[in-house]
Amino acid sequence: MAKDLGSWIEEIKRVAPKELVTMEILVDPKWEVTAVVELLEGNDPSPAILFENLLDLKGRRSPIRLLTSIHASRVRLGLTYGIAPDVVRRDPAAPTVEMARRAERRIPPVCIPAAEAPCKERVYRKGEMDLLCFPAVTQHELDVGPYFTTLVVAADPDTGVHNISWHRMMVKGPDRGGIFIVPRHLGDFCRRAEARGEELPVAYILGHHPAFLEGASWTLTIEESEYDVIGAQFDEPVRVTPSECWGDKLLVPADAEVVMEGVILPKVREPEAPFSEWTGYYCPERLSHVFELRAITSRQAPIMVNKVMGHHPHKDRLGVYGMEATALKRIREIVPDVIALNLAGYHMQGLIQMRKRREGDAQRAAMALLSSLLQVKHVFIFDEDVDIFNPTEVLWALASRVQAGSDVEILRNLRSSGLDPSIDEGDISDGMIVDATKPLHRPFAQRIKLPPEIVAATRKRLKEEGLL
Ligand SMILES: Cc1cc2nc3c(=O)[nH]c(=O)nc-3n(C[C@H](O)[C@H](O)[C@H](O)COP(=O)(O)O)c2cc1C
Ligand SMILES: [Mn+2]
Repeated sequence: MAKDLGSWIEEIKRVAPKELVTMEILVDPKWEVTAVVELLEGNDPSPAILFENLLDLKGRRSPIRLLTSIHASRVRLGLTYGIAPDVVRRDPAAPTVEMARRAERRIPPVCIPAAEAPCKERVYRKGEMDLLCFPAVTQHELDVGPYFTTLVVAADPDTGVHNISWHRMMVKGPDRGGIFIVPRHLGDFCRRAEARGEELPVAYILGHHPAFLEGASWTLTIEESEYDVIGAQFDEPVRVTPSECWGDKLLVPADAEVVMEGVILPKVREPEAPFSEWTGYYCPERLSHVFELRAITSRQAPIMVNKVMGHHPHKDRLGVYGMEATALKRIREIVPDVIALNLAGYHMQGLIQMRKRREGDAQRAAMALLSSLLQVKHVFIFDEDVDIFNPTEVLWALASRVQAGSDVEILRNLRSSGLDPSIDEGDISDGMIVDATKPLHRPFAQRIKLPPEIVAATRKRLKEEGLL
């Protein structure tokens, strides 16, 4: 069976049913979806939520379901890669370590005929279906309007190499969207198409298996295709199929839920945002690229994916784990003694855990992280005995293992994503490295602990007494 969103949902229901809540009450995608997320995300586990009964943007009951908060729990992240819940509970780093391991390989996609592609079970004619027929979510109070929050597939206008990346898209009308493109690969495609006065064909993908969604966050070179890395994450080739409008010049994921084909218009920029971003702040209005819809295809009963952005405490880290795994792999290529990475909540900061053997390796690891991801500006490095997924441990280590005069490094003139509100202007940021590893040249105070056999024996006795 090819990997898709439906099979992932079934797997969660089977293995860890408490990880998914099905919402049957009628919900308006304007603010109410986010309100439900906000009220349920403090639960343990913080659930994925499948909304079955939503209004579309014309105020009608939508046949399209919506799944949100997919990776608001590490247990679900683990299940996305076939890792059992108890393994993840013992070792929260296990899923990203596994993702980095799988990324050693590349598995190219296979092309299947359109007639066999689930994403084309329904092919809509013009006028039958448009952007307003979806339950696109208005996330927070000051958002300009409803947004799609998933992926763009495009082919390099010169080489044909396919790129996949995440891009928010504001719904501006039945066939018009505003699309936010930070200058990376898709931005480069747009720039080259625009220089020739040409439209850039793209497909906006509204849902797929979560390993596909995380795989879209890998930062590769422009010569490499995210399809190949997602194949490696799947451990089997991604199935693709020719697009309706451009045939095999633009190959779309055959097992996607919904594919919205369209173009990015050359030399057109229109106001887009405010939108609530991953930073936890509204991104102010800006001039962004414009998407024009050409065709929609979908499964018979599609589920669209929504990602609530910028939410305290940033529970749903869908897409961020792909970045975390990309960076972990790169850092370990430079410093193999690195054990784990946690892009702590807001991914402007990274916590590295390492088994330090030589002085200077912590700094190397920090610089590898800073050069792997545009968003990261602060890096904190810890020894192997510090649980970097536990904020209390992290604060304790920062308090007890850092001397600011020698362990803190300030950097200047780093390019950033430009969304960080602490930046005065533009996208140039300061950076900081805080080395909280113990020095190797002298004995360091020993961490307090109990004899483990006493703890084990006492645990047994307390259990027998029903006290544990
Ligand atoms: C949830 C999520 C939303 C994102 N939204 C955007 C966006 O709206 N615009 C953008 O340019 N990048 C966005 N990104 C970042 C890019 O998708 C990401 O850096 C990607 O790896 C870039 O792909 P590329 O290396 O092929 O250019 C988002 C990432 C995530 C995880
Ligand atoms: Mn790319």
